[in-house]
Amino acid sequence: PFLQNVLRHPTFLSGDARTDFIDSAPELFTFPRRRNRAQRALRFLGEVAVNGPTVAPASDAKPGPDPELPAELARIDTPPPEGWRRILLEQGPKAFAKAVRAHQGLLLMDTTWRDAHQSLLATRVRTRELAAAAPATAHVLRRCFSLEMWGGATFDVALRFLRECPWDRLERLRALVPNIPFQMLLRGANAVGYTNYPDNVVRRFVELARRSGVDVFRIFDCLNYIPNLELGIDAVGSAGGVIEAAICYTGDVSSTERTKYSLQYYVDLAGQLQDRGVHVLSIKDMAGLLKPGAARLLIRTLREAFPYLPIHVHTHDTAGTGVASMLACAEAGADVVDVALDAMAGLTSQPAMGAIVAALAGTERDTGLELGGISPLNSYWEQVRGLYAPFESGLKSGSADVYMHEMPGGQYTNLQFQARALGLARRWEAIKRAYAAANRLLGDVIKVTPSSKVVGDLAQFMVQNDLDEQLVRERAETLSFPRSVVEFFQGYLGVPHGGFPEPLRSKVVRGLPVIEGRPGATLPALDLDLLQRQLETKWGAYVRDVDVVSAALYPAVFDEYMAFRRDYSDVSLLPTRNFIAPMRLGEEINFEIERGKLLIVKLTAIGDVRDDGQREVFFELNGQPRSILVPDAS
Ligand code: 3PY
Ligand code: ZN
Repeated sequence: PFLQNVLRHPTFLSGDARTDFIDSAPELFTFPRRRNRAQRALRFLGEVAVNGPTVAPASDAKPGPDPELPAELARIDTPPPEGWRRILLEQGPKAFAKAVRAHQGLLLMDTTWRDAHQSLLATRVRTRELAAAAPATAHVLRRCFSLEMWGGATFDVALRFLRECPWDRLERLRALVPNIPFQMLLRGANAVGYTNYPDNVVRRFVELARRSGVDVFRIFDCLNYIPNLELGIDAVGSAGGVIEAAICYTGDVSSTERTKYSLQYYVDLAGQLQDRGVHVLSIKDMAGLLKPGAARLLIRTLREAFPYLPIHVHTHDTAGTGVASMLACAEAGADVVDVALDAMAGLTSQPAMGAIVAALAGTERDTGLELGGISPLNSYWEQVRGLYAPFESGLKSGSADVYMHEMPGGQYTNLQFQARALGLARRWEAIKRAYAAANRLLGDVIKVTPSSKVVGDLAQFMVQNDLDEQLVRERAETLSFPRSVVEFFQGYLGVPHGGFPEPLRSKVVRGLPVIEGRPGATLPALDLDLLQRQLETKWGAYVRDVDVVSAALYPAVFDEYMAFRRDYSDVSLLPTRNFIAPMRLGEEINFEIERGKLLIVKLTAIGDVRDDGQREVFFELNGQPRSILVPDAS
């Protein structure tokens, strides 16, 4: 631990460490509590055995068997072959972008490690399953443009539900996959959160993400608001990452009726991004609205207008048109498209990698990947999906309803889940209709995190209070709108294309302060050094620079995470089945609590509730009897 502290100390990292550095930094001698780890792990297992999993499932489906890497992948023992990361490391982002643009085949980004499980399994896949397949992935997907593996909801969910450190995930996977570029989704001025943060927090976050292993940063803003995007672009540029600026796609460029987001709107935005020196242009179709015809038109137009800028297209397969649309993009000159391994593709996730690979095999846009090579990795992911069955949304088919409600892939199942929790499950159809109505009320906005939450909150509010569009307009002055809606109108997210709809805005805001321009511009800088000292005092241990940023982005969640770790040890080491579901009586499991230290744990009995409301849970730990008292919450 001492060496860890030294290697991670900011003074050491900055290269300013002098010979007296160790004497002048007493925090180097503060080590996190390591004792009683086995006892704390038992406490966690006992807690789950008595009170159920700490992370709520979406259904009562049971986790499937533990995934096993197919033999041909498990056997790989050669170092990872060269990939696109080499040119990036050797020649930098500009040369990387140029090489991508010059490449003839269609390049793929695999989203399996981020958006695919965010969209299908509520972002619940743990580092354990990713790391187990990472060395094989470095071989099988070596020709990919990138692996999307961080950002979006992964940061929040890792801390809040999985109780594992997102930075550890990034660093660990980076070490296992040195050859393929890593990509993350950055919500512009919202970083990986749901609100605007002070500029210095966003910059520090990006700097540390870069240092920990992110190569390509896809930066978007939920309103396509250029001043917000600018902050992200500048932060990524300063950190030396590949700046992939995204334009969120909504509406329908091929329609003569939906004219607010026209072809010209996208071309103008792309021009503004090119002027700001971005390395890659991304079209982010977060809801899967980009139909093949529209895709052809949009990408061909952008291709002609920006011949030197690589174009990277993202979509969701919600209605089932994903493969067709990505093939249309390939034909129209896109350089990279997003796909997921077949077992994690389709529905609200990305289109299937296998379909795109097969469709283009032998053509001039051949992806360079082979079905035979991908297949065993896909088989591993089929099993992973089975293991995480409790988090399946239950969605069984695609649905063209998305063209009417325009909900992003990542929000659909979330909102459904939320509606269920509010007792509105039977009114799900009404919520979807209200979502479209809420969007019209807000002026037809771009819907993606966090603006999609504003629309979703308003939709739920309308259904709960039996309000239609007309009634909302009429009674706006007297309704107590959800906070996110009021803040949207106050300008907390930035300014939507075409401005705020009036008179609704004034009726909602009712004299509250209104932010002019970029919200972050008026937020005071956060004193990160002070925060570090406060955290160290609070937790009585040296707090790493990355943890300070976690705390800056998610103060309450970070505190809960630290308290959880203190009480239950590092639960990321537990097998997934025992993290998400109770151990069965008589079940024996083993896991490493630290390198080379194996624990064999057997659950032998659970006692009756005692007078003090606790149950005694009996284990065998490496053959020795142990018991834990757990308060029964039922
Ligand atoms: C996110 O912000 O998490 C998204 O996936 C947006 O599409
Ligand atoms: Zn997405």
